[in-house]
Formats: sequence, C-alpha cells, structure tokens
Amino acid sequence: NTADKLGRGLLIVFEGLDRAGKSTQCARLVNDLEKRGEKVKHVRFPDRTTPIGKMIDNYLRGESQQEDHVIHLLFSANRWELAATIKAEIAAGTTVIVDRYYYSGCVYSTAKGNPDMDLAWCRHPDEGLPRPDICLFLDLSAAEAAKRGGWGEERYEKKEFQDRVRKLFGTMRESADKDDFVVIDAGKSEEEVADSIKSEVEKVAASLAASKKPLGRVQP
Ligand code: Z5A
Ligand code: MG
Repeated sequence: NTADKLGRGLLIVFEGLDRAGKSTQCARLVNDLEKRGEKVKHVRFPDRTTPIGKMIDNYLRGESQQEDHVIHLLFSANRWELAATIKAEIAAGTTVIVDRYYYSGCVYSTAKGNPDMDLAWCRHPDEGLPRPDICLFLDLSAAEAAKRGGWGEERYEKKEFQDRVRKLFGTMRESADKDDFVVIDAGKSEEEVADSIKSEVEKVAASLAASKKPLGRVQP
C-alpha cells in the first residue's frame, strides 16, 4: 500500500475541458484504490458547499455577477479553505483525489480576456498550495466533446470560450507546471481511460516510493 511505502498519501489531480470525463474517472479511481485497501479522500473544486463555494455556485449559474478579479480570488480562496485539510490527510496516509484544481483556476479566468489578468497573474494566489504529485489531463478533441451532448446552462459553457480554454491549457502544459502533467487520451472508452489512469498512478506511486519525495508546494 502506498502510505506504507511512501510514508504519506498521494495528491492526484484530474484536469481537462468540460465533459472530458473528470468526474467519471475520479469516482472510478477512488473506488479502485479503496478496493485495494488504500485510504482515499475525494475532493472537487469548486467545493460548492462552503460559504465561498455558494458564492461561486451562484456566479456559475448566472444568478449573481462578480468582478473578474473578485471571482478569480474566490475560486482560489475556495482551494485555500481546504489546503490544510488536504495536507493533514496526506500526512496521515490518505490519498487525496481532486476533481479540477488551480490549473482550471488559471485557464478559465485568463480565457475571459481581461487585459489585467494573464496566466501569470492568475497563478499567483495559488502559489504555496499543496502541489499535486500528478495531474492527469484528460484530453478530448472538440469534436469528441460535442458528441457527449450539448453545452449546459452554466456561464463558461460556450464554444468560443471553451476553444480559448483548450489553448490556454496547452500553454500551461508547456510552462512552469509542465512536469506535473500526464496527458491521457480521454476519447477512448471509459474502461480504457480508467486503465491508462491506473497505470500512470502506479508509475508515479512507485517512483515516489523510491525517492521518498515529500509533498511539494505550488512554486512561484
Ligand atoms: N472553474 C473556474 O472557473 N475556476 C476554478 O478555479 C475552478 C473551476 C476549479 C464548474 O466546474 C466550472 O468552474 C467549470 C470550470 C470553472 N466551468 N466550465 N465550463 P465543474 O467541475 O463543476 O464542471 P462539471 O460540469 O462538473 O464537469 P465537466 O468538466 O463539465 O465534466 P467532466 O467531469 O469532465 O465529465 P463527466 O461528468 O465525467 O462526463 C461528462 C459526460 O460524458 C457524461 O455524460 C459521461 O457519462 C460521459 N462520459 C464520460 N467518460 C466517457 C467516455 N470515456 N466515453 C464516452 N462518454 C463518456
Ligand atoms: Mg465534472
């Protein structure tokens, strides 16, 4: 078991565009690790249950307006609310699996095109958060995503916006955070995607166990 070999749990993040299958695969991985006797905690961002999360939920559903910087900082604050808990769980040997993290925070805010908010600006508030041991990026073409049903009702669920998000994720995957990412072809069947994820998680767990690497922090 991971905790015995590494002396802590893992921090595993899922990222990707809308409908890439993040929530589906998070649930599968949680299930799979639990079956193997690992301690697992499942977290999703935004966490819509906290007071800050409720403000975010209202905004995403179009029921309230927020200035661009303000909503960006609320998304970040929503992660900071849970940061100490995540660290404590990992120290106690629990693997934490996160559905979207600061990478989404950076790209969705930057995609708005506000001239004061580039990727670097957007990333600053998240510096110092627990750094993922691996970010599984579920990669889905626009054409495949379209087959998974029409856009929903929420604020960012529009084609042009999603095209900008796709480009920005590409930029992020080639910049400061590039070592965190493993790209998974999310256009395959649910089982095939789950199998690729399992093998990537096993690889990272083995390499961390060998190096005994402690949990990192998101670097400036
Ligand atoms: N946001 C932000 O702006 N700033 C931030 O800091 C953060 C987020 C953290 C809400 O996120 C919005 O918040 C989001 C980013 C922004 N805005 N947008 N747009 P959310 O996480 O609540 O969004 P969601 O609606 O829950 O998830 P999603 O991204 O749209 O979907 P998903 O979780 O990736 O996919 P899924 O629910 O697992 O699957 C989608 C469908 O595809 C479903 O019918 C599945 O049955 C099907 N599916 C799944 N896998 C497959 C395969 N392999 N084949 C075929 N069909 C599949
Ligand atoms: Mg989801």
